[in-house]
Amino acid sequence: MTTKTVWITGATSGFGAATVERFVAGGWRVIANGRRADRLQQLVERHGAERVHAAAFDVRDEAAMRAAHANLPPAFAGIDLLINNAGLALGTAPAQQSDLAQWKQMIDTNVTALVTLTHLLLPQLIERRGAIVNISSIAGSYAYRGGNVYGGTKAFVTQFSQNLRSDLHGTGVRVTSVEPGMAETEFTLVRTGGDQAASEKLYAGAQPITAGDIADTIWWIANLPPHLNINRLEVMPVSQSAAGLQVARD
Ligand code: NDP
Ligand code: 8X3
Repeated sequence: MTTKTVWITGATSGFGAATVERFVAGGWRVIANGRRADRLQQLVERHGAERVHAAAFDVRDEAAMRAAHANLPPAFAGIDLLINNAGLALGTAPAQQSDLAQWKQMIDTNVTALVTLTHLLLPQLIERRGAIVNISSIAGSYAYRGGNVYGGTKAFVTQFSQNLRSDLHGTGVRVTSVEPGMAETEFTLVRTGGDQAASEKLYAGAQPITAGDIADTIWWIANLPPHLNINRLEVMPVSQSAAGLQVARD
C-alpha cells in the first residue's frame, strides 16, 4: 500500500500533537507544523525523519509558509490530507473591553493563515483526490459572552468548509468541518495568557473532550471509504450542552 502524507498545522500541542501520533501509528507520513521548533524536533526524534518532517514556522508568515512548502523533502512532497488545526482564542472579555491586537491575531491565525495554506495546497489536493479537515468549533455556532471574534473566526471556518465543498464538486476532494466543544488542551492556558489555575478550574469535574478523542475522530473521517464525505461534525463532552438566550430588563 502507498504511504500517504498529511500536513498538520498546530502539531506542537493539543489536538494537533495527538493527531500526529494517530497518523504516524496508522502508517502515514506527517508534515508537522508549529512555531515551537523544539517540540517538532522531538517528534522527528521519536518517529524518525522518514515519518515526520518538522515544518517550524508561524502560519501568519506567508513567505515562511511558501518556503516550507517549496522545501519539502521529496518523500513528503505529495500531500493527501491537509488538517488545518492551528488556532487560538485570546481573551474572554466582552467586545467593548477587548484588545484589538488580540482580535487581529485570532483573525490572522484562524482565518487568514488557514485560507492561505488551503489555497497553496489545493492544486495538489485536487490532483491526488485528497482531503481537507478544518478544525472549527462549537463557538462558531453558539454565541457566548466573550466569544466575540473567536466565535466569528470559527463561523468563518465552518462556512468556508461548506463553500469549499461546493467549489470542489466533482473533483473527489473531501472537505470536513470538525466542531469540538470543551476540550482539555493548552487552549485555555493560551486564552488566559498562561493562567494555569483558570485552566484547571474550567475543566475540573467536567470530563472534557481529550486531544486523543479528536485525533481518533479525524482519523475516522480521513479513513472512510472515498465515496463518503462528513460535511460537519459537532462533538461535545456529555457534560456540556447548549443553554438559552438572555434578556436584559429595565
Ligand atoms: P493548543 O493551544 O493545545 O494547540 C494550538 C496549536 O496551534 C499549537 O500547536 C500551536 O503551536 C498552534 N498555533 C497557534 N498559533 C500558531 C501560529 N501563529 N503559527 C503556527 N502554529 C500556531 O489548543 P487546541 O489543540 O485545543 O487547539 C487546536 C484547534 O482546535 C484550534 O484551532 C482551536 O481553536 C480548536 N478548538 C479547540 C477547542 C478546545 O476546547 N480546546 C474546542 C474547539 C476547537 P505553537 O504555539 O507551537 O505555534
Ligand atoms: C473552543 C470551545 O466553547 O471554549 O473552541 O469556545 S469554546
